[in-house]
Order: sequence, then structure tokens, then C-alpha cells
Amino acid sequence: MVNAYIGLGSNLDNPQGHVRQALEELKKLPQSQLLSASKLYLSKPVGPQDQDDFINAVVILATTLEPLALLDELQAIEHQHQRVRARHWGPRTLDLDLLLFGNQSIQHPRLTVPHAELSQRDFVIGPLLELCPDLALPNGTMIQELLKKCPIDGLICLDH
Ligand code: ROI
Repeated sequence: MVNAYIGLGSNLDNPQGHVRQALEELKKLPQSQLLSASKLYLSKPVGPQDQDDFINAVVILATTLEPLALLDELQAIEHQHQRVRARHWGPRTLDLDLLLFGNQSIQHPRLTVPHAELSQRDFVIGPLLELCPDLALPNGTMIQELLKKCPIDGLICLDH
């Protein structure tokens, strides 16, 4: 079993609905168990500003799936949400990002783990801190240290 950390994001077409629905779908993934889910966070868009704010969350999934098999499952869920990627860094119905896969570093044409932008994204660091404040990245960087360069004051935590 490996703990996989997955980021969820949506800013289109009832974003809270998409994220909550995706949480239910993640609970049903084969060879996997959802260990914990962060609260939902409202975040300002990274990238083009002429789009709505995002709803973001992070979950920890214990899984025996291989990383690419897990990626396939995540992309299948995105598909069910009619994910359309009309524009680079534009609005989306559902994004599922494989952020961390245990302590592994993965460089594959389809998958980079840790997620390449993890350290710059408040909407990932905030929920990760809520779930596991003592988490370290594979290179030894503590998640707490990321706060110096990427403050999370802009995040609004929603109850759920
Ligand atoms: N911005 C926020 N706040 N949350 C996201 O999930 C998100 N996802 C993206 C881009 C468009 C980069 N910006 C985002 O893919």
C-alpha cells in the first residue's frame, strides 16, 4: 500500500458539486481506500484572472494501484465530469492531480511526481497542511517550509 495524495479543483458549473461528487467517486476506486479528505477551499485562480474562483481540496488515498493505473482512474473520473480543456490554464469542471505517490519521484511522459507546481500553489499546500502538517516531500523539504515562498492567507476554508 502506498499513500497517494490527490488534488481536486473545479471552477465551472457548480464547482462544489463537482468536487463533492469526485470525492464519492474516489471512494469507489479499485484496490484503494480513501484515508482522509481535506475541507473544501475557495481559492483565487492561478493563471488568467478572468475566470471564477476555484474550489479545491486534497485527499489521501491508500492504494495498491501502480501510479499510471491510478492516473488512468483519475482521468476516467475527469472524463465523467465532461472535462473540457478549452484554453490553457482556463476554467475547468474537474481537475484531479496526482500530487505525491508515497515517497516516490516519477519522471514519465504522462506523469511527473511530485506534481511540478506543487510548491507554488497555495490551493494545494493549504489542504495538505490541514491533512498532514508534518509531511515531507521526497527531496526532504517539509511542507511547512513551502509557506515561506507560498503563503496561504488568500485561501478561504469552507465547512463541509
Ligand atoms: N487556480 C486555482 N486557484 N485552483 C486550481 O485548481 C487551478 N487549476 C488550474 C489553474 C488554471 C492553473 N489554476 C487554478 O489548472
